[in-house]
Amino acid sequence: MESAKKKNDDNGDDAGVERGRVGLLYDERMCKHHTPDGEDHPENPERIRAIWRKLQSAGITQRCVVLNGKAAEDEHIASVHAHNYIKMIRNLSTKEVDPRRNKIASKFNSIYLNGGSSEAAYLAAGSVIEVSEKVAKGELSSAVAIVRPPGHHAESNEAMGFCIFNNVAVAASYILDEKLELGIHKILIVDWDVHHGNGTQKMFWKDSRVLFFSVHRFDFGTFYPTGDDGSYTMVGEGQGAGYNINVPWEHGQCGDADYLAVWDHILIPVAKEFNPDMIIISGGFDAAVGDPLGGCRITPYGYSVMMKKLLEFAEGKIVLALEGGYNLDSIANSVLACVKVLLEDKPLSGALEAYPFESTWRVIRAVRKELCTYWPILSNELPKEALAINKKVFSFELISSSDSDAENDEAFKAPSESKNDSIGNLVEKFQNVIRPLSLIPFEESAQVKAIGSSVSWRAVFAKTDIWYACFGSNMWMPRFLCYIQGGQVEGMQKPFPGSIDKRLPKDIMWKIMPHRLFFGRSHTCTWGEGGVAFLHPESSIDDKTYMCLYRITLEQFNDLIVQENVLVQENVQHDSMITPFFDSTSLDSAVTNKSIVLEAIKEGWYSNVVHLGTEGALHILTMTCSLSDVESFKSGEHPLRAPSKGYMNTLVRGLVQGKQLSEDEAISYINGACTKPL
Ligand code: X5A
Ligand code: ZN
Repeated sequence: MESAKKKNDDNGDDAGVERGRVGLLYDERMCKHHTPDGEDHPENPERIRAIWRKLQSAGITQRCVVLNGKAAEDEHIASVHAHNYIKMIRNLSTKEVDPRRNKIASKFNSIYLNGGSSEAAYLAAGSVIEVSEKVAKGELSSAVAIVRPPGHHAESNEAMGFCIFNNVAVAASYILDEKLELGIHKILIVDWDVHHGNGTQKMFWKDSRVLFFSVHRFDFGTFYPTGDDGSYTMVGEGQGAGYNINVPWEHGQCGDADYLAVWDHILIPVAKEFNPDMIIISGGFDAAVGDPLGGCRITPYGYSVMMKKLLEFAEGKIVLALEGGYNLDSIANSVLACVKVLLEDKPLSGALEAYPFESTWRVIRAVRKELCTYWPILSNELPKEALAINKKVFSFELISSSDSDAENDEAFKAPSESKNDSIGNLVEKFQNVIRPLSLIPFEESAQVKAIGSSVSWRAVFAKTDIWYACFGSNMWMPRFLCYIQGGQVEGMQKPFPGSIDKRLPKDIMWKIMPHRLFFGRSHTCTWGEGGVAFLHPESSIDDKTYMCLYRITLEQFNDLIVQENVLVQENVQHDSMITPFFDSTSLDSAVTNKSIVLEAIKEGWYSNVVHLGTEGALHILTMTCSLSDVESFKSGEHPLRAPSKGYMNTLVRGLVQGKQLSEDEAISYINGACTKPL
């Protein structure tokens, strides 16, 4: 509380006199909705209490216009819900115990009802109407409605997923249908709850006045609410075609970098074009780091940047309505961070050191492709920096603040962190929050526990960097990243598990090496029919091979060896690697003898690690076949074979995107390597 009062004021504002009027709506009556028998449930009254307490103790409530809840009118709810359904919710008994009410609840998916449910549902919907109207009128510059039950899963005649009335949809319809005089004709709904906003999507499916945007875990249709509704192919219909945008994550674990990539490459460009008169955020905080249901990793800092970027539109007319979010600390800190942005506090200094997942780019591309006919700005190629590994992806200006407030800023701490962290510690801890996969095995599975003894070599090897030099399909970075982050890209017939340490390469560079490239083998699991690339282990000065070098750790290099040698299929899971295949003795030997065949995997096609010299202080290593394999290729015992089409495309892509050769040059370079006898 102290810190809020002595809030810095470079601009001469006094505490309590804010530039704008930020509304905060909270009403204890919405806590009356809880499980009928008091069983634990993630969607419980403590959620909004925790948020409110946090805002109070941070001294935020006194800087805002605080409003009480207000019940919605049936006629306003009726713009998106069926009359019979409204009647049923209206008439839910207020008795403490009511078996009939339990029976009603059981007809719906993921719904409980008690004596306070009806009142809370009316208050939640009415409260979002209330603040939306005030923001639309300009009485408030922006507002946050801390409401429950949430709303975005609720459909016209159906409660669902902890939601009874679709609060945000009710409010948007009210403003558009009933308050024409306010001049709000286009509303952007941003649904950043980790779940798809199926209800809202349906309600505005054919409506071009509402641009519904939802980013959510989809997991190929297996994540709640499951099915195809959350797919990126669902773009709306009729007048509303193009006004429904879904960004479906393939997995959990997405964090700040992934969300901000979506902001920069989908939401913000479209919002510029749509030019909303008002924005309503379906603000679930279940994609926050620490959430028990979401599994994603947005930090309060991430939310604040997402919010800040939206504040540029609609003259800042933004309403944030709470949806999900089930870790009390996470939601409190995240909401606090958002309110601070609305209050135009200085953003906390910080940097995004993590990169989006490869799957994130895949999803972004798919969405852009699907929607570019409606939003031509999306048809442009993604800026190449988006794929450059060594650069920051985001342009957001981070003010390096000397504001003493920031140091004590609870909002920007991960939930489990204690007080009194220095700013330096915070930034450091954030990096762990942003990319904890790199440091911690993601699951405490039996398998992971079983490798306890391997943790020691991993910890040590994680500290040594090497340059991994590749000459085949790995020259195309997205393909290489399958070995690090896991996954499968175009042309590949199977996915890879990735490395245990999923941190991206720290650097990338190209070199031309005096080595002999050739293609052999007739079939591979990864590419199907056709040969794959090898390097003659003994260099010959008159040959030239283009090599793409990635700076990775020795630990990752070991995980690469396993995947390159197709041991994964043979059930030699690399995460059960007790000892590394390539250890410091192997490294010494590779340095001294130029190469070393790894005995443990000598059956693999790439069991020969070749030392190609050093770059700076780091060793350059590659993997190829053994000398005896070269003899077999020469004798015809193993076939020499040109690459398959998919493999060829990948090689060409790598060389072209790596800016080494034009497409024609790349093709003739590969063809040259295929036709020249060994
Ligand atoms: C609003 C919200 C989640 C429902 C999950 C049901 N609902 N398993 O986050
Ligand atoms: Zn949710």
